Amino acid sequence: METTLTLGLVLLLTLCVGVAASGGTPGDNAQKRSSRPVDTKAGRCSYTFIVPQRKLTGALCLNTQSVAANRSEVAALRTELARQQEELEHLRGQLQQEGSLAMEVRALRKESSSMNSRIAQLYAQLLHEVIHKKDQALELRRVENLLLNATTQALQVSSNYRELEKKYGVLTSIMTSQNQFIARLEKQCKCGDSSQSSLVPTEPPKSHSNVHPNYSSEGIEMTNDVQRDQSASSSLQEKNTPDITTTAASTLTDPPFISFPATKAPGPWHDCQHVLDSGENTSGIYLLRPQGTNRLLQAWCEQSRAQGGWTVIQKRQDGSVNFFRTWEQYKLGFGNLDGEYWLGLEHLYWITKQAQYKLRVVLEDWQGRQVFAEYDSFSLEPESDWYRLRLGQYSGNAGDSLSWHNNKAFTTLDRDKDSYTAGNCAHYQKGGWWYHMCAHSNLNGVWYRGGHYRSRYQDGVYWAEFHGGSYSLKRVSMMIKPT
Ligand SMILES: [Ca+2]
Repeated sequence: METTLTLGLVLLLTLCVGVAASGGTPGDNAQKRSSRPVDTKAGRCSYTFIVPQRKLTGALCLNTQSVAANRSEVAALRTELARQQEELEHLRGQLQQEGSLAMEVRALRKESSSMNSRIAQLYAQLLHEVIHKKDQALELRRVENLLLNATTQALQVSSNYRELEKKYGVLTSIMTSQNQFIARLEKQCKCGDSSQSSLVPTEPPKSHSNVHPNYSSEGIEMTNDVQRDQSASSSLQEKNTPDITTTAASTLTDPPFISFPATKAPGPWHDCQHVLDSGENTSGIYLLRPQGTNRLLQAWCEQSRAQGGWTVIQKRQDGSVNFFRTWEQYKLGFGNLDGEYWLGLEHLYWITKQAQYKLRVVLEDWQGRQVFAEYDSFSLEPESDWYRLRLGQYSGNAGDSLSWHNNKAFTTLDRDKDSYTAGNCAHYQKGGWWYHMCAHSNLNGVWYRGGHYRSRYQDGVYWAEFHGGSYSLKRVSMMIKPT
């Protein structure tokens, strides 16, 4: 009896499991179960055993009428199950779609973030470039401003320079016209005196005693202006006030630079050595005519110093003559033969063409100390080569301040032939000289009283090796003599 009951319990359990499987609500393991076909063989279990939980003690009762009702329930449950399975499938499909969408979104997000970082990077780069360009623009503007300022200044300087040049041109033309005017006056004076001067040779005034008068009768043109400068004024002065002239002459002619000898020899001579060789051993003014030319000129012959025979070509002693002159004047000569004068480059050329000459430069400072510089050869090239200086070896005790000018062309305020490219040395040095860049010696400069002078430029009468460039010498003379 007990064995039968146990079997019945197993059957009921099997049935219950089958009912639960077909009619239960879909659980967590719904998917698992859907993969396995549900055994719905209706009719196989048509008996229901009700097994009480308690120990069977009496008879078992079986109700067969409730089976039909259970069947309809099961069918309803199955329908519900199918519907829910469909729904499940639908949801699963949606889920799958959403999953792929989520993936896509994630990928997009990733891409977006990388794009963001790239944009940030580009933005930073752009910002940096903008700042850099701004800096560059500022710098460029600053440089432009500087350039503009410099240009303005340069324009101003150039306009100033032009104005100065204009003023200088005006001054030069005034000076030239004044010089011409003076020359005209001198000519007129000479014409007025011509009747008297023809008588002069027999009884020449003191300062004329050493000037030979016979040049006018020779019919040869007198070519230097030196004598004219002083003869007219001095002859007039002497005629009117001879006593004053004598005193004035004696103050101007401290020995040994000037003396007033009486010369009887008529000349003309080739040079002062020729005068000396002819027996005329007194210093004074003589008439010269270099060989190979019809040029007649007058010069001071120094016959007492350094064995004599010296033709004086330049002399400074009291600042009475202006040496800031034009080319033409330096060419022909100017000044007073018994005072300060320049013999003339053209005459120098013709004289030194005759033979080999030496040059002696004699200098005296304001304490009376005398020194000299000698060059064993001295000559000039013709005017076509700007009277270029050709100088020999130096000797003496003054120091050599002229060799630096050797082989240099002559320069005046109106003819710049110096080696200084930025300007005309004659403008700064205020004279005419064989300027280089510019001068170690400036014997035709401005005669300053007292030695050390103050000037914007080194324009005094100086010899750099003797007292330097800022000391203007008291007496200076240049003379030549054949060797
Ligand atoms: Ca120059």
